[in-house]
Amino acid sequence: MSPATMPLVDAEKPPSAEAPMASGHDVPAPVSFADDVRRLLGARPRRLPAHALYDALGSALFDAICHLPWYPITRAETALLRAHRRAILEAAGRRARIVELGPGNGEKLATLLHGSPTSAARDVHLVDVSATALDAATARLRRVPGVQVSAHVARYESGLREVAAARRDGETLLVCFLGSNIGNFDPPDADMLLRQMRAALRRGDTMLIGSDLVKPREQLHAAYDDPLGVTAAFNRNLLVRLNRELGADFALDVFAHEARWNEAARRMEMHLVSQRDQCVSVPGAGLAIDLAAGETIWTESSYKYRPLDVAEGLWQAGFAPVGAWQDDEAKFLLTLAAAR
Ligand code: AVJ
Repeated sequence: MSPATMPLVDAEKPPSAEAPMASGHDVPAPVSFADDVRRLLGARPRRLPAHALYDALGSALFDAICHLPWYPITRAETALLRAHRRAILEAAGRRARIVELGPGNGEKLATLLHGSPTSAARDVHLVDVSATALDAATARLRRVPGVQVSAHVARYESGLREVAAARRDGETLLVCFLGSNIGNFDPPDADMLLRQMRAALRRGDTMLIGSDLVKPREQLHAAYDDPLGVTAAFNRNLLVRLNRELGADFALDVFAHEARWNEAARRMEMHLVSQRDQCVSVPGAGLAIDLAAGETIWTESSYKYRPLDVAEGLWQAGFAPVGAWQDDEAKFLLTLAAAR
């Protein structure tokens, strides 16, 4: 069923029904990094949490990735934002309070905001689990005239609830969820996240979401296994972090970076492949694991979408797409959707 023919269901709830009172300070995560690592690395297939890629060095490496000629996402999205910022801001409402989930270095939102009339004061809220990423984005956005920035070290859902609960009378919300950050979530989790986001919003609030589209396999490989080795360093830095923060003894040269296209699931996967049989201990997580030669640690999924998947997913979560802009060369889609 296409979004346009789906029955209109009112998913609206009064915001007070679910949102706990904003407590001023949000706890970064209900479970610790060590707990996450114990659960994911202790299971089969072995995994690590993708959000842990963004410590100080990881955030800097991700910034470098965005400059790689083989990684088109950031450039394509920035170009779309620049070309369509007036239409986007107009549709979101001139006075909308803006919240960005996972802002990276803040460049993209700065590009969007340059479409505002300079006189208009803007409240901007940034939500991320990584304090390092937030620092960079906060500093970048404070340089935009008329912008008032607040940083929230929090998970997306709780950060958004906090911002939504503190809105002023008559103020609408524009949620920016850019860079195909949604692609890190498995489809059921992505659906749940979008529904939780919808539950924090009121009808008429909007969300701007960036989705990377399915494209030829060679292009995807070059984007996630670049010839300069920056993505490999970004991936293996997870092990550096485990060594430093959890006292682990990963030998970096015994793990190879691998980017895999999973055709059936339409996702790129990043793996760290053990180059021999080995035993690794992670004392901070109370864990010791045996890895066979060729066994992998799966560190990230980046789902790729077809345009109709995006529209349907948004509709099912309680949003109605109101505008969509596509970069045909890079195959990237920016969608503006309204809470219905
Ligand atoms: C920031 C999560 C969208 O999945 O493309 C870049 C992270 N991983 N290269 C992505 C990433 C490998 C990126 N996201």
